Amino acid sequence: MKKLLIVALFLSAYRPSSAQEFPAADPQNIALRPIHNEFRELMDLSGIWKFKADPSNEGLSQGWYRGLTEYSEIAVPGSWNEQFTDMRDYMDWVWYETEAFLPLDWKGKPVYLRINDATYAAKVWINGQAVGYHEGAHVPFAFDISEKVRWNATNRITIQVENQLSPARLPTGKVPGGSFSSFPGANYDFFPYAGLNRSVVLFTVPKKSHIKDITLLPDLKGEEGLLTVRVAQEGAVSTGEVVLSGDGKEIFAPLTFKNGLAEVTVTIPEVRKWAPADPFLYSVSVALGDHRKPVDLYELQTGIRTVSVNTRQILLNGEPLFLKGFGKHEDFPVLGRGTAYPVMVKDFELMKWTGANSFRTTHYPYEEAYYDMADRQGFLIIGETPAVGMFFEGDSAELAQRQAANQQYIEEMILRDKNHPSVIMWCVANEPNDKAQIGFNAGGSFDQNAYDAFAEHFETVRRLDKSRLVTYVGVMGGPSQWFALPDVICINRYWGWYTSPGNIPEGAAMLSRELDGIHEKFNKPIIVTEFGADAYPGMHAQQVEMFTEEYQMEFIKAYLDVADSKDYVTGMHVWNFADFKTSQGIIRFGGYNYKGVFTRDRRPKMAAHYLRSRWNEGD
Ligand code: BDP
Repeated sequence: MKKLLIVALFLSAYRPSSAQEFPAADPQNIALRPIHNEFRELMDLSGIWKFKADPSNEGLSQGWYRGLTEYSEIAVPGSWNEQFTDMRDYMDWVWYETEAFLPLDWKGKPVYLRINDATYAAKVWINGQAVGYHEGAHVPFAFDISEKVRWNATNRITIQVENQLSPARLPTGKVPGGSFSSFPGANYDFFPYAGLNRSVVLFTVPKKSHIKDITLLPDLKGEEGLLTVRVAQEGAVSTGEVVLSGDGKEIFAPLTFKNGLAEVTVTIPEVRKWAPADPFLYSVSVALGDHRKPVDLYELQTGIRTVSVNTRQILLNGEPLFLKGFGKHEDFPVLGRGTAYPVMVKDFELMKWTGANSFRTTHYPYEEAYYDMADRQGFLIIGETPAVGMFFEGDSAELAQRQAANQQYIEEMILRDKNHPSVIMWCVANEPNDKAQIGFNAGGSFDQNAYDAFAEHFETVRRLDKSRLVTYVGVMGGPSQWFALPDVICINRYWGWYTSPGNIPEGAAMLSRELDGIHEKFNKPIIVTEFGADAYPGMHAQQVEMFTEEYQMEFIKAYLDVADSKDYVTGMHVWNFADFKTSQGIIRFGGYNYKGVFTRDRRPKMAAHYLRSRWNEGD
């Protein structure tokens, strides 16, 4: 018997890799962020992991998931490109490995492994057993690993990651005839930082029954606030309770589950509305089972506010709103795209210092702490999917993959970020185009199939979340017919930089004419979601000249002046908050984009001081 067991173990350990199955991660597993309370455990696996590059992709057939040998060390979270002396441009397979001790008191509860970002695709093993697969950057995924773990013992966690640039992926890479000819071959203007850029955690949920998802839908009726709380649970419990508290109030509402779902609307008299000037958060606690003796508990902080739109403005709680702020990046020396809490805190401080009230999560969903801080500090967020460099021509199989990738991103982004009052609008793509090649002054092309395919993304957002606005960000020369799709028209404009270089007045005049034309035709509010100019820090000229700090400042000033003269412009986001790393190319000196109003290490350029004086005047 013992012998048989040994043979069986031997066979299972040496089974060819093709026998391993990697089911795709179920997006529903990320609906609720892991938390630690009396019913749920959480273990953060951040630290130094084992790491090994696998340029010839032999690790799988050689069974590297059984334990790495001859490995180096890597920090998780962090991008692999910045941590070594020779891996900056490496985008192929790598292996990560760590160990986690699982205590006996976790036994019997479902245990999940959640990877908060593996850019771009990952396969996961626990103790050498295949767990699953996920494709897509900057979004979390999680697997139930309960059946594969050892209790009161150390467990080996192995993650294989690759970030191959491909026209079938989003953001797109190596696009034949694409707009960027840079190295590495990203079809987008930020460095393709790869790997486990965010934390990896283990967490448990209660055994008998647990809360799977909570959706909070705020509304206002005069001075009353309404909060619809939708709860999905797994298990057999049929009742639960919601307790909303804050501002001296405590409101209880019972939940009755039918087929695992329950919904209740809580009324809050004399509600304290969430707004940038008073970002008040109520706490919403959801209990499962008898509220005196619950079987699971999950608490969220949320704000009560509405977002709507008329033909000229975005309205927050029915009041017109003007977005002042930036497009940003998760980008910092050495960390690459790795989570950096001190940088986040600093960025919020600097954004407040300039007088900004908002930002777009260009060009991918950010680490979740950004949204928590925005909720608490009263920042407004446009949450964007990683659909950058999306186009609708060429190989139809690749096009279908891009479509599916964005559908998945939309679902994952909304699942993850739906309860943040700071998020007022979803953005389904940055600068999509019907053609692979963007022609700044084109404007004429229109392809009905491309339009129909692109429209699917708006339908998906509107099906999943009716409580927010939806947009996309249009490129110079993109098809203007697409402006029929969003609630708010968002455009990136660089007249006076990429066209009419050196001529700010001509660029501003062009912007002015174009804005009037778009508004006249579509009658929707407009945000200029990107405008800016590269300024090499410390470069000056007595007469404004491109690449100097003076030019950047004057460019920004001219665009803000144009916006001020149009009451249908509802926001201006400067590109970019800070200088950032990108791929090498002839328009990217030293591999950097210098459109930041702060340097990469967060020192202000002249433009940052200018924004501070202008935005603090109450513009
Ligand atoms: C826009 C892109 C952004 C770029 C920017 C630029 O949305 O990612 O970094 O232009 O050229 O086209 O600086």
